[in-house]
This record gives sequence, C-alpha cells and structure tokens, in this order.
Amino acid sequence: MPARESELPDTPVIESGDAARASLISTYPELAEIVSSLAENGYAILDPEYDAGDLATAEAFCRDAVADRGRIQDGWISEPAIGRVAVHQPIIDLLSQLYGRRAFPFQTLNFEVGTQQKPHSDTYHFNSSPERFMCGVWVALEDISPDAGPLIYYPGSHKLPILKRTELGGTQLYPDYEKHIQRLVEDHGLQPEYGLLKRGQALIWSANLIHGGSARKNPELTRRSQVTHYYFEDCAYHTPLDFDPERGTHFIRQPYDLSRKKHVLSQRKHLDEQLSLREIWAQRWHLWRQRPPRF
Ligand SMILES: O=C(O)CCC(=O)C(=O)O
Repeated sequence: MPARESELPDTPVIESGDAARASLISTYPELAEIVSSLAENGYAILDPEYDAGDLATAEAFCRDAVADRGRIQDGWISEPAIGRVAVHQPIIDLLSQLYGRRAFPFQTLNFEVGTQQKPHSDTYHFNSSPERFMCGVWVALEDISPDAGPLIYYPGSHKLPILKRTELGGTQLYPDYEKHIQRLVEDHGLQPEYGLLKRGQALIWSANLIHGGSARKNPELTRRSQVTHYYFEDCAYHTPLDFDPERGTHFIRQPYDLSRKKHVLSQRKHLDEQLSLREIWAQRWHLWRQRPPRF
C-alpha cells in the first residue's frame, strides 16, 4: 500500500490504465485473473477462505433473525460472526491492493431469500470523491440455486459514466432511477450473468456495476447471503440518491469503519460544500448509536 497521502491514486488501480494494472500484477502475480476480471467485467468471483464457523453462524442468522424480514442491515451489531466476515483480513488486504487505498467495511446486509431488487449501481447509493472508491463483496452462505433468485449483474456496465442525480428527468423518485437504468441496459444491449456461487465464495463488484436480484422462480428456495459494502481511506463519502437539488449539495456520510471500530470523517479537501444540519445530526445519531462491536 502507498505510504503517503500524495501517493494515493485518484482512480482505483483496477479501473486505471493498462500500466497501473500491469504494475499491480507484477507485484502480485497471483491477482492477475481477479484484476483482469474486475477491469473488463466489473466483477470477480473468488474464495476468500472465510472461517467455516462464521459462515455457519451468519447462515443461521439469515434463517432465524432475517427470515420474513427480507433483509437486516448491520447485523454485525448483534451477531459478531457477521462482523468477522466483513473484516476478514484477506479481503481487506486484497481490496486495498486492487484499489490502491486501504479498504474498510462500513455496512452489512444479510438476506434469507432472493431480493428481486431492480438493477441499480451502488454509485447511486454510495459514492466517493475521488469517485469509484467503493465496492460490494457478496458472500454466498449456501450454494445458490438458479431458481432462488440469484444475484444478477451486467458485465462491463461499470465502464458507463456515473449517473448524476441531476441527469434524471421526471420527479427524480427512485422508480425514475430504476427506469433509467433499465433503459441503459436495453440501449447498450447489456447481457446479464447470474451469481451461482457455492457456499463460501464471494463476488466483488465495482461501484458502478449494474446489479440486482433476479426473479425467484421457486419461492420455496432460500438464498442466504451477506453483502458487505466497503469504502476506501482518505476520500469524501456521499449519497447521490440524497442529492439536494435546491442547494446543489450532496449528502455527506461519515461511515463507520468496522475494521477499526470508529467513524471516518469525509475528507473536506475533496468537497467544496458545507455540511447541512441534517448531516450533522445524522453524524451525531451515528455516534450515539455506536456501540463497541464484540468481534
Ligand atoms: O443480493 C441482492 O440480491 C442484491 C444486493 C444489492 O443489490 C446490494 O447490496 O447493492
């Protein structure tokens, strides 16, 4: 990892030019396949060798706690095994190498069944300045059946320009965004692939990769899984979805770094905005809610 701030890249290494990626591969030859898959397709599948006990506990959490609720955000607050999957050091080290800045997990989601979530890019939910320093790591907690509504993603879509909230027409409600993404998929002739992962495998997706949950062909089937969202050090973090068109400002996040167990301040040098009152209160609420994780 680069030691000094001045050496930190402005673009993730995997999304930089050939020279940066070649240099990464010459340092870590074992990463060649992952690097080229992320660069070309915007995703990579691997086995990060999670602890078998943690996978079993996280799966049981999906079965018992998530169950009918569909999803639980930040299950690590009550279940340490979920936190341990999120802070799994080999994944943090790998992401840090692939992006050129230290990665940190800031949110988990656990699912019992397929989400059937419409296609979207995480850059609309969580973006950064410099942009694209965010990714998702989706972990199969059981073997995923094609009929269970597996993850769906569109290889290559991460190369599309990042959509700005102001580019959306209409009332700019979330369904307008989803329609816009559907049009993009059709206009670009993007072809889907499905995440038929085996238990313990993980899929890394780039911030701008279009993905979602496919149809559950067999509603009896479970699709126990965990996704952890990661940001990278020394950026500003924001939520484009909550862009304030009247003020022309982003909603700035102060994400909680699960690996270091503290909030990370958005770096003001990357922004020319002031924090809104809402953001200041959101920050205080997060601090109040913060409790020492047990993992
Ligand atoms: O697991 C899924 O079906 C989708 C998850 C997802 O889209 C997300 O976490 O951004």
